[in-house]
Amino acid sequence: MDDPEIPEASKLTRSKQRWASEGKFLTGRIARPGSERLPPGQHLVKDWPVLDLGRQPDVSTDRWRLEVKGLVERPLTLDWAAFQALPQTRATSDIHCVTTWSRYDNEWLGVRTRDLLELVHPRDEAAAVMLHGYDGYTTNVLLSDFAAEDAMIVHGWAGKPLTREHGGPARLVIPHLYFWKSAKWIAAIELLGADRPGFWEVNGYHMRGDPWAEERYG
Ligand SMILES: Nc1nc2c(c(=O)[nH]1)N[C@H]1C(S)=C(S)[C@@H](COP(=O)(O)O)O[C@H]1N2
Ligand SMILES: [Mo]
Repeated sequence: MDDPEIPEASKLTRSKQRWASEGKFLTGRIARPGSERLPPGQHLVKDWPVLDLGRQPDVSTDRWRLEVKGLVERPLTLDWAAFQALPQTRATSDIHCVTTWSRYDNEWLGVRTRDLLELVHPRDEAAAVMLHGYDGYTTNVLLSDFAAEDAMIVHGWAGKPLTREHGGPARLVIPHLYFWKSAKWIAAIELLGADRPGFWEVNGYHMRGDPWAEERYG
């Protein structure tokens, strides 16, 4: 853990780094995308585990800002009122965490990433996105994955405000990728010309993270 922005590695963070280097949880089974709801090597849970780097930033909606920057024609900083004024979407999707738990039927409320992108006008050369959390966390996705139809910046879960432990006041959700790509306490969305590794990707996780292809480790 050399990144000065990241707090000292928690026990779980160190275990996850070791699992990545050992290829833990790989079944070697390839599912045909879309053919099975539960991706290979995953098991279902009913509760919702909490995973983070050992720090859960306390960001009030007064202080909260979301910056959209980088390769966009119209950079944008939203405060909470402006975020709430955007078209609000309700959608249900599944969570697949690389540590092998999956949770079905999460009811989200928030703003579709597509609706957000429409406001900022990505430049032609934009190809990837770096997500930044208020805790210093980063994770990368391709712009095409970020702009997936069901990808959202959410602030509600199961009819209630998203709790702080799960990334409230607002987090990203990209249902078709492993959940480490879904940045909690989202602070900035940075469009890039080329894909670059974020925190877990530097520490052995896959650049893309497709659960059905078991893209756990890079
Ligand atoms: N900002 C931030 N986002 C993050 C993380 C983090 O440590 N910080 N952890 C990731 C990982 S590894 C997972 S599995 C999920 C966990 O989300 P949850 O705690 O709501 O289950 O958040 C992802 N997003
Ligand atoms: Mo994770």
